[in-house]
Amino acid sequence: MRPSAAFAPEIPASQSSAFAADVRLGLAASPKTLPARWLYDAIGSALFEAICLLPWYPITRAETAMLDRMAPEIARALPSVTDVVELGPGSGEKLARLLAPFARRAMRLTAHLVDVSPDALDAAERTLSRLARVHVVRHHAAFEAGLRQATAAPRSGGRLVAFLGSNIGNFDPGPADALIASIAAALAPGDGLLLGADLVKPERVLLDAYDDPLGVTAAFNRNVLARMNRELSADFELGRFRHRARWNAEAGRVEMHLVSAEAQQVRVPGAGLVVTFSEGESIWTESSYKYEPEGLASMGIRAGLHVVNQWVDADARFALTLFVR
Ligand code: AVJ
Repeated sequence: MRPSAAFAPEIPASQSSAFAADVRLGLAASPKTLPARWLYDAIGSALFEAICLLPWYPITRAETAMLDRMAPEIARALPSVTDVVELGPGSGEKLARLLAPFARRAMRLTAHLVDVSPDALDAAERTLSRLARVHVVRHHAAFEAGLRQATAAPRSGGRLVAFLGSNIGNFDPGPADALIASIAAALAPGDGLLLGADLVKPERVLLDAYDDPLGVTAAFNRNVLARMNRELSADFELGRFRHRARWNAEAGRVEMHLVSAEAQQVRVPGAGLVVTFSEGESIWTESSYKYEPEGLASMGIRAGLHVVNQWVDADARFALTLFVR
């Protein structure tokens, strides 16, 4: 069965085979895992936008409000920026707010959008079209590859990389350091990195954020099973898997899992797999690391960057850190 056009308007062969390869690797492993980026097809991206509206998920609201307040100061700290790269812009709403004071300058701005979701790229491009003098370049790619593409392009002034929304939280500590190091390597002296990241907070608050009472996050998580059905002709029965969020205090992360409610076998022909689940066995679909402000500063410092300023929203417990190379 081929994925229907309604659900899969844009699945380049390279993308679907990359999905198949990750599924083959992740579901044959023990414990079973899937990289979080596969959560974001058209439905997953729409569900994530809905999560951002939930009262239990404060990240997006807090960061948007901070960007509205701080963008003029950020723009003043980086007077020569003409080239902005955002890793994972989503709807583009936050980038539009960050860029507003930059776009009021005479210089033309180029915004490089890096996202695994073509639907997110469409939305972000539409959002940015309300800013005059901003030229948008799309990079349909994972962060590392997109960063390479975006920073290989010639630029006329300074560069700012925006890595917002606690997207860094999906990376384990080693890979997170490696990604910040590659960002730092793409910066010249005077260029900036704006890092938005969520802070450690009480377990109850975190569990409500990642297992919300409306079940939107559960739907977002389970959609990856539906995506395997659509794109890899798998036969997951969604009702036989439960969404679970757990706070792993030692590791400092929220984990999302899809827990098999019973012993079962699932066929994933598109990945050449038959997967056996025991009762209670899970697929680990995402980590969302939570930080302390000092830990975020150290991350940049380890990569050779300097902290210009750090703003912390004390209520939402969210931090924006501006680094310069
Ligand atoms: C977009 C990766 C930052 O980890 O908080 C939201 C994704 N997962 N609810 C996060 C997500 C469950 C989100 N990031």
